Amino acid sequence: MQKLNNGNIKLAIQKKGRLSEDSIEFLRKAGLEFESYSKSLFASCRNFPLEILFVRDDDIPDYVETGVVDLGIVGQNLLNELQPKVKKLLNLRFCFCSLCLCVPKDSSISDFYDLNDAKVATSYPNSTKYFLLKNNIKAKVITINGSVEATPVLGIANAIVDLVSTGSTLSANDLKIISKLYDSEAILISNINLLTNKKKNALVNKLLTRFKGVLVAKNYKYVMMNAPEKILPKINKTIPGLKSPTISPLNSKGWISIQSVIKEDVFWETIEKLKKIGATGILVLPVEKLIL
Ligand code: PRT
Ligand code: ZN
Repeated sequence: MQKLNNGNIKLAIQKKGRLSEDSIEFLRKAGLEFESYSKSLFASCRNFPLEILFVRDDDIPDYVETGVVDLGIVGQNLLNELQPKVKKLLNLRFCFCSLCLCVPKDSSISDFYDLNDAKVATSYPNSTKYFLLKNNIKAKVITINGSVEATPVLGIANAIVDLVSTGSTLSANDLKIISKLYDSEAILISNINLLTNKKKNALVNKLLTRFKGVLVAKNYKYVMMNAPEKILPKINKTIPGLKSPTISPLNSKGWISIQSVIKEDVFWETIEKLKKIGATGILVLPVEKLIL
């Protein structure tokens, strides 16, 4: 039987569910090599002193708080709901969703102020009670573990508070959003005492550098293009790259090849400007990692 190496850092991720695939993909992008058979409880990294534990997402905040593991990847929604005493290290930019207050499409409730004396079903009772209290609404909160979206039609509740990502579950159940409680995404958390352990602290910092490299790379695209040399000053102005772009001469006289990175949020407007000023053969590639 495989054995857990106790000197290594331990990271808990969801075994099977919406966070699993993206968490594994993120760790692999950070260069960590490990097996991920759904039947094993944990996997040892081949190229980093790290053990990855596969558990239910609801257990992760507690495991991290009590030091069963050093790190965990969990939804912000669980952190808001359970309020564990853990340190938030990094927003991981995947598994986006929002906790929303929803009612049947034909409901007379159109605003959360109409909820007084109503029944609200949810798997997030703490978040819901906090929201109602903050808005001075007196509604009854009914805690349900699954299929919250079915409770209005069953006559159990007048409204629900549930996670929404694509909105297709709401549509399928004739529900509509009337308010958003908060947004959520996957978060890397750590035990609060972890940073007092020098050896582990150094390893976690190494991991964080890798993770940040993956996150930064996601925001950039690598571009290569050809252009007449005389428009170089204009190109330099147009590409808000990291530093000045890499330039190499082409076989045709007066022409150069330019390589740079473009930020995702200004990508299309930058490409359009480049075409307009005379750049051609623009080739765009994804960036795997970018260490700033
Ligand atoms: O077995 P385990 O306890 O580990 O898993 P689980 O069933 O409790 O969790 P899982 O896999 O459903 O969700 C894990 C995490 O994914 C959540 O804690 C959130 O951080 C995140 N996440 C992102 C979501 C959603 N999107 C989501 N859409 N979690 C749940 N949903 C559900 C929602 O409750 C509703 O039933 O999906 C339905 C709505 O989805 P759309 O796409 O139809 O809007
Ligand atoms: Zn769960």
